[in-house]
Amino acid sequence: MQLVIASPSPYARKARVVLNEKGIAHEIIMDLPWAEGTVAPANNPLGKIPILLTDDGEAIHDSSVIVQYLELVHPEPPLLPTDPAGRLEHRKIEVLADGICDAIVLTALEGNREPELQSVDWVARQRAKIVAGLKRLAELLGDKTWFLDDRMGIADIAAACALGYIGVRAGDIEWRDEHPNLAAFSDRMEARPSFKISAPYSQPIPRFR
Ligand SMILES: N[C@@H](CCC(=O)N[C@@H](CS)C(=O)NCC(=O)O)C(=O)O
Repeated sequence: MQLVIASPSPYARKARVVLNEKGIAHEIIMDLPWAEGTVAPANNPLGKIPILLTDDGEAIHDSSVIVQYLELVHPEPPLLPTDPAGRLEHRKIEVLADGICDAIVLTALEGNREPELQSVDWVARQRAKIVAGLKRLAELLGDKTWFLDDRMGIADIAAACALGYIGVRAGDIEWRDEHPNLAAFSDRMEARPSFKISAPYSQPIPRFR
């Protein structure tokens, strides 16, 4: 199996963490989806990473589909419950975490446009989503160790990847003092080998008009 990723991507990190937590042998292909020479469009018409290239020739994209596929083909250790209600709760938190990342991506892209083209209203709208999303995550975690159940699952991995991404593209958002439970959770998750090996770092974003 091969996983096409970009170094800062929280979506790619989610898939990579799952591969590592499940002990699935894989090769990492580092890509730069914004640059010429990217392999993303050849494997995903949307030109986005992560993309999982399976040994039988499938190219699977969107991190949530990759994660669900990995759970099906490598059920151990389980990262999603088997009952529909339990799966739904994990997926809802995953989508919330990914939505925070989407808003961070849109903010970062907007901030990289020519200054005279940047929309203050658009950035404010995305920032509000980030702030509201973090508040909701903090409420959902409360004083628990894990978001759901008594073990780590997709909800925890997705939330931790989103929190880790803030420092890469939205470092001015001060969430740690506001949500100490999320800060402690993030620190615990970042200490895991699967998170250490996938620590995000920035890649250049092109300047769009
Ligand atoms: N919903 C997708 C989002 C993937 C995504 O937006 N990836 C970004 C990198 S963080 C990308 O490849 N962007 C390139 C582009 O939009 O052209 C997922 O979860 O996989």
